[in-house]
Amino acid sequence: MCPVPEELLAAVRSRGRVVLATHVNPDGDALGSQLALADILAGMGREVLCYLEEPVPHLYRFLPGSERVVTDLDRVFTFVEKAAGDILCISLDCGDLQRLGKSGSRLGAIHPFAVIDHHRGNNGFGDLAWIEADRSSTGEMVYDLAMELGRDISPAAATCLYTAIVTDTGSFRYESTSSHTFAVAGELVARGVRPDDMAARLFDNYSVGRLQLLQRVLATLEMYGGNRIAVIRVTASMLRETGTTLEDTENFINLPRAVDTVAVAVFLKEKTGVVSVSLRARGGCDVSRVAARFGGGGHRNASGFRMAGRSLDEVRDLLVPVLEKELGQ
Ligand SMILES: [Mn+2]
Repeated sequence: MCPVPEELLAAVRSRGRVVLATHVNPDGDALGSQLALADILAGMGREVLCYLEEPVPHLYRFLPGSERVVTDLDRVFTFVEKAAGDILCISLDCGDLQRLGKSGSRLGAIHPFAVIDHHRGNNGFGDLAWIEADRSSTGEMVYDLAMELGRDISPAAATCLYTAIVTDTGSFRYESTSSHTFAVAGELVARGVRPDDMAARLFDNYSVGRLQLLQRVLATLEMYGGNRIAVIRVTASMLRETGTTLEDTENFINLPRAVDTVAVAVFLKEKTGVVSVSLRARGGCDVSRVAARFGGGGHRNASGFRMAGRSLDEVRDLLVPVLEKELGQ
């Protein structure tokens, strides 16, 4: 672990207004980090604005502060104008400017632009970067930032940071889960977080429709490479039939990944005109390299990419041979 860069601390200490941004299709770490840092900075008397390209996913609306997330870019620039230069923009949990969404380049024009992230493929954008690829989550880094700033964590921020850590570590199971991760989680529990409540909200929260969707998705399972590659898919008609949305497919990929022979699990998702692909590895395979070949990115164990103008079958047929090669078959 590296110390928090001095220039980042200096920027946070000196700037009166802060815009916090995070990646599209936000997960628990993205939102948890953003909302926790908003709470910490507000506690320091800062004016804070949280920006997200789309509304907060239903699953994360219980997070304190989620109701204040702004999706209107005009409001961001009114906020920036009022700052008259006394501004800082911080991007959280995001490996490149484009992943902030269509307005990424406009946000990137705010200076100074700071980056706090743990994606291995982070391309080093921004004016001030604090990137640690071995960290479990951006939430863990935000906790350390708060400590470095001499701020305590409110119960609201603790809920957000625990969400960030427990979701990005697959409930403390992934390789990046360190003793420090547990130490931080312990401090959050000491500040009132209830792990059982959090598990109920984040994981044990299926609707009947979601279970019916899982039934359909698992029925699509295909195995390749001598049972080392598992492929599942979700189609638009499955979502229609079960009254669900793509948000309901969160964590489905962990089921094929849990098969003892599987090295890579693939989840193909049909969106309008685009196939979105999630890759999850266990063992040695570096799926961020595979995702990068298709124009995507992410972590060694969790990455993804999108492909336009191809069917689900076509994307599978392009991807599986690349994975087989990566696995040495
Ligand atoms: Mn993350």
